[in-house]
This record gives sequence, C-alpha cells and structure tokens, in this order.
Amino acid sequence: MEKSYFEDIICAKATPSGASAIAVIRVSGKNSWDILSKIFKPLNKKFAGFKSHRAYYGNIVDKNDIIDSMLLLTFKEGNSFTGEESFELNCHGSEVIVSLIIKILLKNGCRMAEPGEFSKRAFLNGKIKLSEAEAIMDIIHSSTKQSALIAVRQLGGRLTKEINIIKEDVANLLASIEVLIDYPEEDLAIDIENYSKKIALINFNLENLLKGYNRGKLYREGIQAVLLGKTNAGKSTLFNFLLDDDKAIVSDIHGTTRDYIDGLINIDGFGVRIYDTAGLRDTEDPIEKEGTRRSKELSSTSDIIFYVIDGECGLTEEDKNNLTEIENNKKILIIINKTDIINEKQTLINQIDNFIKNTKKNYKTVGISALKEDGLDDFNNAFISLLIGEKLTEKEDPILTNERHFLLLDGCRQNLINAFEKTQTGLLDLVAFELRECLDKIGEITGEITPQDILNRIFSSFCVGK
Ligand SMILES: Nc1nc2c(ncn2[C@@H]2O[C@H](COP(=O)(O)OP(=O)(O)OP(=O)(O)O)[C@@H](O)[C@H]2O)c(=O)[nH]1
Ligand SMILES: [Mg+2]
Repeated sequence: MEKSYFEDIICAKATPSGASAIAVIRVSGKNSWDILSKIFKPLNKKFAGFKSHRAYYGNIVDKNDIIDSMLLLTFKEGNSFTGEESFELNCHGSEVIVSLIIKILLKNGCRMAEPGEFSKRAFLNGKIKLSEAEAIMDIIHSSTKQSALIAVRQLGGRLTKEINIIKEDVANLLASIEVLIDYPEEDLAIDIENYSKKIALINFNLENLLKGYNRGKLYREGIQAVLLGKTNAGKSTLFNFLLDDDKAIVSDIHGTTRDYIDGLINIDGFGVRIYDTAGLRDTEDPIEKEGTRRSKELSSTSDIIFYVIDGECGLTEEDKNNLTEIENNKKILIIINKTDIINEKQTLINQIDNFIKNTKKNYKTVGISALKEDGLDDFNNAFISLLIGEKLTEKEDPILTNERHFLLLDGCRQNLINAFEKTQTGLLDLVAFELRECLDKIGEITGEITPQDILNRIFSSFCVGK
C-alpha cells in the first residue's frame, strides 16, 4: 500500500479563531516542503536546506512582500502526526495575517483541509487507532478538566488496551472452537463447561467497561440542573452563591424571578448548567403563570432538580405538592436553605424523610445557608452521591465515553450472551458465529474493519485543522 492515502497537500489553521499571540497553520501532504522553498525565507545566513524536527525562524513572503515573520516547524514523512511530510507555521495570531498566509499556501498548491482530515490521514497512515482519533475530538470538545482527562487517557490507549484484552480472549476461544469444527476426525475433547465459563468471564469484563459509559457520558456532555421551589425560598441567592456571581436579582419580595436564567458551574469535574427559575405559587398574574410553566418545563428536561425549601417556613403543603408532582425517575436534591436562622435542622430533615420516603422518589437532603455561603461541601457531596453513587476512584475512571464505541460493545455483549446460550445446546457452529460477529464489532472500534462511510461520518464531525 502507498505510504500516503491522499495526493493533495492540505492546510488549515489549527488554533481557534479570534486574536491571539500566536496562531498555528498546519500543512501536510507528500512533498509539502517544496512549497516552503517558494514562500519561506529563513533568516539564518548559514541555512542549508530543511531538515526534519527543526525550528526555523524566517519570513513568509509573497513575491517580494514580507507578510509575517515566524517560527516554522518541519516534520518529514513517517515522522509526523499525519505520517506525511508536513510543517507548521507559528505566525502572529491576527485573522488578517492568517488568512493572507492561507491564501499564499492555496496559491502555491495547497487545498483547504476538510474537518478532521489531519486526524483521518493519521489514522489511514497507521499513526493512530480510530478510537484514539475519536479521543482527539473528545479533547477538543471537552468542557471540564475531568472529561479532558478521560479523553487524554483514551488517547493514551487505555480504552484500546482494555478492548484488546477482550479481543484476545474472544479470539483464543474462537480458535479453540474452530479447531473442533474444522477437524472433527481428530476426536478432540469438547469441554462445554469450560467454554461457558470463559464466555461468562469475558462478558463480565465487558460489562464493567459498559457500566462506566453512563458516568463518562455525564462527564462529557455535562448535566442540566434546575433550581425549583416556592417563591422567596432563596433560589436566586443560592444560584449566585454557586456561580460566585451576582447574576440573579435577589429580594424579599415574593415572585422576584420572573423568567429563568442559567450559568455553568463545575462540581467535582462535572460541568453543570444550572437554571434559576421563577418560584412556584398559585397566581393569577399571567406573566408569573408563564414563569411557573417554564420552571416546570425545565425541570422535566433536567437531569437533576435542586428543590429549595425555605428553612424558616419548614416543609409546607405547597412543598409537598410540588415534590409529589416531580416525576419519579428524576433525581431530587432537597436543599433546606436558611440554616443560619433555623435551630431544628435535623427535625426538618426527619420530617422531609418521613414525608418523601413513601413516594418512591430518588432524593437526598442537605442543609445550606446561601446567604452566609455555608454548607457548600455538604451540597457537593450530596450532589455527587445522588448523581453517580459514590465518588469515583482513579481506577474506576470511566474510559468508555463515545456512543459509537458503546453501541458496538453493547452489541458484543449481546453476541456473548447468545454464544453462552448456544454452548448449552452444544451447537458449536453457532457459538463460533457469535464470537466472529463479536470480533468484527471490536475491529470496528479500533478501525481494523471500518467501512468507508463510517469513517467519513466520524471524521466529518472534527474541526478543520485537526
Ligand atoms: N437568612 C437567610 N436569608 C436568605 C438565605 N437565602 C436567601 N435569603 C433571603 O431570602 C429572600 C429571598 O431570596 P431570593 O434568593 O430572592 O429567593 P427566590 O427563591 O429566588 O425567590 P423568587 O425569585 O421570588 O422565587 C432574600 O431576602 C434573601 O436575602 C439564607 O440562606 N439565609
Ligand atoms: Mg429568585
């Protein structure tokens, strides 16, 4: 096979748009350095031709005009990110300069890269696995430290490693079964119990990987949380406290918040988009009515509800009705606010427990003083435990975050369950069929067997320049 899959030389800006100190323009393709001799003039008088893995200071020129001075980094074929001859221009980060340089590159034989084309070339040239290319995209799109860490680990090949273990196990088992099918005359012993045990063990490891997916998804995609409760409970005060900002108007007038506002916070690595909403109360005011309707609508699409109880008033009939109305599948963090002015916090917690334990709600209770900014640690801990059970240890990090990977592995799980059932009937042909299907799906994750249209779909969701 040819070294490079594509013939064209591609270019793109690899850094985000807007003004910055430096912008990076990437160029990759067979003989791309030929372009350099036309457009880049090194300022070192002793310059004697380009070598790989060097930095050169010089000017980009268009005929006799100097466009910008910058550092150039060079990478030869086989030793670059894409695997192709390539270079990077570290020019000044002005949109005008970047677009001028890109125009010069296009004039001299480059074409604009498609989204994800650099990573696609890296994959097709065998430089990265498909799951690693997808991790690059995850890093670009990750909004919290935790999701970036997971993507970096995936890039470091942790997912590939785990999947390879499963693949090896399935392949070994398949090989031992195929020998029996292919050489029946050898009269080899058929150990059904042993095959079932092995399949069950592989499935156990696979299910552990799958379990991490939902947690990983929360990290990657973030969480929507809505502050709900009676008027004057202190929702907006709490919103401001959590955001460490004065975004929402706070007052002791009931019905202060009329429409929802939102902001992004980070709780233990989770990106949480939190909504402050209009307080719930019976009202004839059409604007407030609409506000209440919006509060309820938001709560129905949220992953978690922060239900704020005014500690000074205790658990009222309105609170009971509001809590009962929340769908049973919702996670509810009941926040007793204003703990700075209540004495009997525990009594109130017990009262809430007594009321809610019969309602089949998934809830936790926590006390806070939004005004005095007290109780944040308890709030964070209760949030995490409600969301994901207990805190994750380093070892339990979810490493499966990509939906495509999840669906394929979930398919593998089904194949293994089928294979397990078929071993009981002794139909080894069918067991082998399921195991082969399972291996094909694993191949699609790492990119060993991936149809062209799937590749195009994956890489087209990248940004240009990656
Ligand atoms: N003592 C005390 N007062 C608080 C606390 N949190 C809020 N308040 C007061 O309670 C009143 C109402 O606070 P808001 O944050 O506006 O209440 P809200 O739930 O947003 O009210 P609406 O927008 O009307 O639904 C204000 O006077 C706040 O200063 C608290 O923790 N302790
Ligand atoms: Mg408010």
